[in-house]
Amino acid sequence: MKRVITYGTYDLLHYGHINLLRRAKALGDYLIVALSSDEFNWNEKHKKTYFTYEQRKQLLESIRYVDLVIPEESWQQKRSDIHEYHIDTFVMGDDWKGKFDFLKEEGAEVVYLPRTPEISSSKMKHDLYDAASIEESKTNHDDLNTDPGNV
Ligand code: C2G
Repeated sequence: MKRVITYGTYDLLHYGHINLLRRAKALGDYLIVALSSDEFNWNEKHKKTYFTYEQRKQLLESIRYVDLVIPEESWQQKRSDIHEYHIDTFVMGDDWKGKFDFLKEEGAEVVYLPRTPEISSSKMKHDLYDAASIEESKTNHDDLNTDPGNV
């Protein structure tokens, strides 16, 4: 059985994440996702996630490509994870290209897959914020036009 591992925050789960997980699973038979803990996200990535670790874990566990979700609690755990989980292949999106080549020293194949370019959790947040702002300004404008105090 070929075992694959990948790491990430996976907040506001979207089709770019699914594209990565589908291709990662296709590289083996068993896919482990090391999911960044809330503390790791905040302390190391300065990311405040919308969903908690438990909520993000529940979402990932419902995906057909994912066989096991474990916590990612440090940058350093990758080396030991390779041995603890008997990993054959380490996979990340190519925004991380070259960053984890050292894992070859632990006997793992290292694969960087092309990201899905047009989508990201931060883009989703920005787009939703912009849409909400436009909606609010429209509502305020309409109120000004219908407020009897303005006649
Ligand atoms: N991804 C992708 N396409 C996107 C967005 C993300 O292929 N449009 C991939 C990323 O390259 C990564 C995975 O989906 O492999 C998870 O992305 P993030 O949740 O943003 O993870 P990140 O913050 O990059 O954390 O130790 C490694 C880190 O935990 C990775």
